[in-house]
Amino acid sequence: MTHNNIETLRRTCPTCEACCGLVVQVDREQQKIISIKGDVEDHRSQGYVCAKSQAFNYIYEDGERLRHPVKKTGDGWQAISWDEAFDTIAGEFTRIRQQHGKDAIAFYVGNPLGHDFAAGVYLQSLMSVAGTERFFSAGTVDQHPQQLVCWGLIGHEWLFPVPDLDRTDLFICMGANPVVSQGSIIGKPDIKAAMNAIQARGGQCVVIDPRYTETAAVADQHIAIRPGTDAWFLMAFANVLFSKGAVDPGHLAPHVDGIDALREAVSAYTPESTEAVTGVPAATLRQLVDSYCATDKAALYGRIGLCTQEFGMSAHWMLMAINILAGKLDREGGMMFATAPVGGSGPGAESSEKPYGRWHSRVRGVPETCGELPASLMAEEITAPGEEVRALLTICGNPVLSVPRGDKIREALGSLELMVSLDIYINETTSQADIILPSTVHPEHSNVDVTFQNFTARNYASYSPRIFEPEAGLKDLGEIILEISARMAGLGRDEMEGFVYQGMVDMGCRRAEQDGYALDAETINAAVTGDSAPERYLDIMLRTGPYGDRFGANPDGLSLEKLKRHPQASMDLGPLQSRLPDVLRTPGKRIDLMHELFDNDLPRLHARFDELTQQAAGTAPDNAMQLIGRRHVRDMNSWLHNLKPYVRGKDRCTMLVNSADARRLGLTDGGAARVVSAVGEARVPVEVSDQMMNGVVSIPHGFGHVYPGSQQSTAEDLLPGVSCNDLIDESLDVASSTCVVNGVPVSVYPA
Ligand SMILES: Nc1nc2c(c(=O)[nH]1)N[C@H]1C(S)=C(S)[C@@H](COP(=O)(O)OP(=O)(O)OC[C@H]3O[C@@H](n4cnc5c(=O)[nH]c(N)nc54)[C@H](O)[C@@H]3O)O[C@H]1N2
Ligand SMILES: Nc1nc2c(c(=O)[nH]1)N[C@H]1C(S)=C(S)[C@@H](COP(=O)(O)OP(=O)(O)OC[C@H]3O[C@@H](n4cnc5c(=O)[nH]c(N)nc54)[C@H](O)[C@@H]3O)O[C@H]1N2
Ligand code: SF4
Ligand SMILES: [Mo]
Repeated sequence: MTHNNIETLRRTCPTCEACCGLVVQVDREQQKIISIKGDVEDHRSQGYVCAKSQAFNYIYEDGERLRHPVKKTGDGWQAISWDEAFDTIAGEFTRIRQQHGKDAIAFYVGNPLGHDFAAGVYLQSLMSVAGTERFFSAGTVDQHPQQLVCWGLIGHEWLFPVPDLDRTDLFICMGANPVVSQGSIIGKPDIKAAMNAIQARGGQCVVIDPRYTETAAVADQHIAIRPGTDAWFLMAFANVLFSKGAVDPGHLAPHVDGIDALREAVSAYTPESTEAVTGVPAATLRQLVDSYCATDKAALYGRIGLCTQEFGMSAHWMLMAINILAGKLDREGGMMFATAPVGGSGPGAESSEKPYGRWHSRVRGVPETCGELPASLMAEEITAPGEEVRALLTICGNPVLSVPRGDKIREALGSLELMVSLDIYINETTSQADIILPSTVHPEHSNVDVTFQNFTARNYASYSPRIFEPEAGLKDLGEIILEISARMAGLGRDEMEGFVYQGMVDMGCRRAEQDGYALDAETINAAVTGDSAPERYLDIMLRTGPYGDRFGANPDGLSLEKLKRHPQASMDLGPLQSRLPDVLRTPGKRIDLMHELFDNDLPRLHARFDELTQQAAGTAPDNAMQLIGRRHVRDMNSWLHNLKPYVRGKDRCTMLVNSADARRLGLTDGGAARVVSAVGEARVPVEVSDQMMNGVVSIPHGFGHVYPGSQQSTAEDLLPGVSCNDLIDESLDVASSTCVVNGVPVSVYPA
C-alpha cells in the first residue's frame, strides 16, 4: 500500500523467539522507518509487542554500527575492500590449516544467527568445509541439555516439546521467566495474556524459581527452589507419581521402555528426603503432583534456569520423563511438538551416532556435545600448549560478555594469529579481531524465522520482506559465510552456491519419495521461485514440507509465493498436533527412559545429593551465597546496550538480595557489595528485594561495557555495568558439557 512516499509493510520482529507481527511504515523518500507497531491482524500476536519491537530500526540507524569491512592497523581501524578481506581470510585460514591442522581454526557462533535463515544454511557448509573440533557456540550456555535429552528420548536434537498454552489448564514453569524473556522454546507472543487466559478458563499457573519473578507475579503459585537442585526435586516428583500409581503414559505406553528402571532410579528421592536440599516443603511438592495428576491438560515446562546448572541434563531428563509417565507429552494441553513448515522434523531414518563424546577438548578432555565444546573452555583451548588455536572466526557473538570467564577469553584472543569477526559492532569481543566484516541488518534483507517455527505454541509460517536496499557496499551475512566457505574449499562462490542448491533439490526429491509422490530435479528447477538463492532453498523446503504444494501434487499447499502474497507476515497453520510415535527416530522407534546418556549421570547425582544433604544439616559460612542471573525486558544478552532508549533510566545491572540476607551481610539498598567467587571479584550496586530466596543473589549477564577499544559509546557511558560472567568459573554440567551459570557459589561483603 503506498500513499505518496509512505509505504506500509508487514514483517515479524527479528529480535526474540516470539516473532510478533509488525506493521512498519516506511518513508521511501527519506529512506526511514517512521513507525513500527504491533499488527492487530497478526493471528499470533494480535497487536502485542514489547519494548524491543523498535530495536531493529534503532540498530539500523545507529551511527556506531559498522558499515564496511575494517582491518586493524597500528593506527586503528582502516576500511578495506571485500576482496582484500576475503583474500586475507581465506589465505590465512588455508595456510593455518595446512600447517597446523583443521583444529587450529576455531569458531564461535552467537545467538542472533538463529534469526538469519540464509546465514544458518551457509554456516552448515562452512562447518563441513572447516571440519574443526573447536566449534563453540552460545548453545553451550543455553539449550544443550534439552538437545541431548530430545535426542536420547525421541531421536531428534532440534525437536523440543513446547507447552500447549492455548489449551492447557495447568502450566508449570521452571527456571524460566517468559513474561520478561518473552518465552524461549515456547514461541508465543504475550505470555502474560496466555497465562491470564489459562486462569480465566479455570486453570492455574505455577512458577518454580529461586526468585519471585515477573512471571511468578502473574502465576497462582510461586515455589522457591534452591538453585541447582531441580533434578532431585523432579526425581521426587516422579517418585510420587509411581507411589500414587499415577503412571500412565497414555498413547505412548506401547512405545516406552525403562519404566521399572526409572522407578528404581528415583526410589531414594521423596518430597521429604529432598526438602532440606531443594528448600521446597514436602507438602508443597506433594500438592503440586496431586494437581498435576488431577489436571488432564497439564504441561511441565523448564528452560534456561534448568539448563545452565550443575545437573541441567538430568533436570531436563526428569522433566521429559514426568511428562511421558503422566501421559502429558504429545497430548493436547500438555507438552507438544510443533510441525514446522520447512519440514525436517518428520519421520526419518534412525538418528545417527550419539552426539556426545565423539571428541574431547584438548586441555581438560571434556566431551563434545552436539558437535560443540563448551564456550567457557575457549580461552584454554586457544592457548593449549602445542595444540593452540591459531585462528578464530566469531559470528554474531560476544563471548567476552556472554560466556563464563569472558575476561580470560578476551586475554586469550590476543594470542591468535588471526581473528575475524562477522559482526555489526566493535565491541568487547570484536575489538580484539584483526578483521571485522559487517553485514546488512534486518531492514536490509528478507528473512524467515525458520528456527523458531520449530518451537512455537501454534504452527505458523512467516515471511519478512526486505524494507530497504542494502547500503552500498554491504553484503548479507549469508553471502559472507558462503564466500569464506567457497574460498576455503577452493571453489568459486557460484560453484559453492550451486552445491548448496543441489543439496536442497536432492533433499526435496528424497522427501517426495518418502511421502509417496513423484518429483524430479527438472520439475523443481522449472518451478522454484525466490529473489535470492536462500529464498529458493526456502521455497524448496516449504513446498516439500508438511504443508507444501509438492510442486503441484498438492495444489492448495504452501509455497514461498503464497506466503509472500499472504496479507500478514505470518500465516496460521493451526494448533499443535500429536506427532508421536510417527516422528520417533530412535532405534526401533522406542522411547528409552533410561538411555545411557541419563543412566550414566546417576552416580554423580546420587553422590552430589548426599554431599548437599550433609551440607544442609550443617551451617553455611556467614557470607556464602549462591549467584543466579536474570533478564530485563529492555536487554537482549549484551547487544542492545548501545541504543539509548534501552539503557536510559536507573541502573539495572544490580545485585538483588533479600532484606534478611542484606541485614545479615551488612548491605544496604543503593549501597555496594563486593562479590567474590573462586575466579574473580566485583563491586556491584545493591538492590534489596524480597523477590529473592534466602541465600541467593542475582546479577544479570551481558554487561561490563568497560573495556578500551570498543566503539559503543552509549553502552559505555550510560550503562557499563559489570560482567557477572567474570565471576563464573568453567564448571560444567559434565553430562551435557553445558556451562553452569546458575547456582554459582560466591561470598558477598559490603563494599
Ligand atoms: N551468566 C549468564 N551468561 C549467559 C546467559 C545467562 O543466562 N547467564 N545466557 C546465555 C544465553 S541463553 C545466550 S543465547 C548467550 C548469548 O551469547 P552471544 O550470542 O555470544 O552474545 P550476544 O550478547 O547475544 O551477542 C550477539 C552479538 O551479535 C552481534 N549482532 C547482533 N545482530 C547482528 C546481526 O544482525 N548481524 C551480525 N553479523 N551480528 C549481529 C552483536 O553485535 C553481538 O556482538 O549468552 C549466554 N550467557
Ligand atoms: N528481555 C530479554 N529477553 C530475552 C533475552 C534477554 O537477554 N533479554 N535472552 C533471550 C535468550 S538468548 C534466551 S535463551 C531466553 C531465555 O529465556 P528464559 O529461560 O525465560 O530466561 P530467564 O529470564 O533468564 O529465566 C531463567 C529463570 O531461571 C531462574 N533460575 C536460575 N537458577 C535456577 C535454578 O537452579 N532452578 C530454577 N528452577 N530456576 C532457576 C532465574 O531466576 C530466572 O527467573 O530469553 C531470550 N529473551
Ligand atoms: S516480544 Fe520479541 S518478537 Fe515481540 S516485539 Fe518484543 S522483541 Fe519483538
Ligand atoms: Mo539463549
